[in-house]
Amino acid sequence: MSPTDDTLAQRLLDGDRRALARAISLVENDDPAGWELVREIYPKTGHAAVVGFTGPPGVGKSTLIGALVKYEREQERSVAVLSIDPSSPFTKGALLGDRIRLTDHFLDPGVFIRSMANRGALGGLSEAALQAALLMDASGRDLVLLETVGVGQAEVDIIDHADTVVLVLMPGSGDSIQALKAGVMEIPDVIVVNKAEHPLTDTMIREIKAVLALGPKPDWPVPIIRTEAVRGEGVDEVAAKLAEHRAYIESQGTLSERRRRNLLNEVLAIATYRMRRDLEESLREDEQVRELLDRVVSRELDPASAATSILERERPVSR
Ligand SMILES: Nc1nc2c(ncn2[C@@H]2O[C@H](COP(=O)(O)OP(=O)(O)OP(=O)(O)O)[C@@H](O)[C@H]2O)c(=O)[nH]1
Ligand SMILES: [Mg+2]
Repeated sequence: MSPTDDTLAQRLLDGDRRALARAISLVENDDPAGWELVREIYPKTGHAAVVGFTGPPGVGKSTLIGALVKYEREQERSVAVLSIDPSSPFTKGALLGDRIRLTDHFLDPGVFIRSMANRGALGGLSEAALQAALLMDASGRDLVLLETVGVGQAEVDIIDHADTVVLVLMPGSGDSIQALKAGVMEIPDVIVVNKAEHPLTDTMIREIKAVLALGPKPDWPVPIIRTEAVRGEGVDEVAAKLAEHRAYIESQGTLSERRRRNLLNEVLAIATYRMRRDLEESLREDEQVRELLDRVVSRELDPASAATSILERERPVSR
């Protein structure tokens, strides 16, 4: 037995739920040990199917995820759920707030559930959430499900790290259709219209189809699935479409392409965040910068020229 067998990393890789919970707390609290851990386990990631669920508040994302977890457990697949809630900084540490309706699965070791609301310092909530998703992946879960509220909110782009993106709507969520139409939101891989017992469901589906028809004809035609998540209706169809989409991106080579793009964005996001932080720090107390800003305020110098001066000073241009 190797001496590292009982380290946190090893226990995490062995699928120990408490090790996973502890590891996520470390990254959430921006503890350097957390980032170190992610570095250590990173080569072991990339095996889980990562599915992101997004959509307006209250459409039933959590209920749908709960129903899906039940379905996947029946197929004996292990699942981790990460619910990301940027709007409420007050639920810090809440494992099972009202937002996560997954209490049925509380005692099942094949299910790991976590919600995250506060920002880690390394680049905000989105970065901390991504690290958490990596930890879940490394812990050997077959499926990692991410939930985020909102449509077209650039702030939390964790959803970009999903292999498959599901947009959940309900009859009457017209704003989201507008967001799709306006291109504020990227076209998802699967659309679910939940609360399908509602009489306006058909109208809603027609509207979605009309919007999708405006775009270019995709290689993967976006399925629109009706569900009644509270009753588990349509959930098997969602599961089937998720599997189908996964097989599709694997066969087309798009999975690795997508992951490459997502990881590049991730590296850029972290680097940009750090550069901005370093720049802000170095400028805060800087007399010259204050003078520059004063000149901008008094309309002597335009903002772009001021920025150029600052950048040239920070990093002398080598061209
Ligand atoms: N009528 C009806 N209600 C549903 C259905 N699915 C979920 N709900 C209810 O809708 C409400 C919101 O469900 P959630 O699953 O919390 O919705 P959510 O999208 O996760 O909400 P946020 O995380 O707050 O954005 C709950 O009261 C659910 O019981 C459905 O198919 N029909
Ligand atoms: Mg929810």
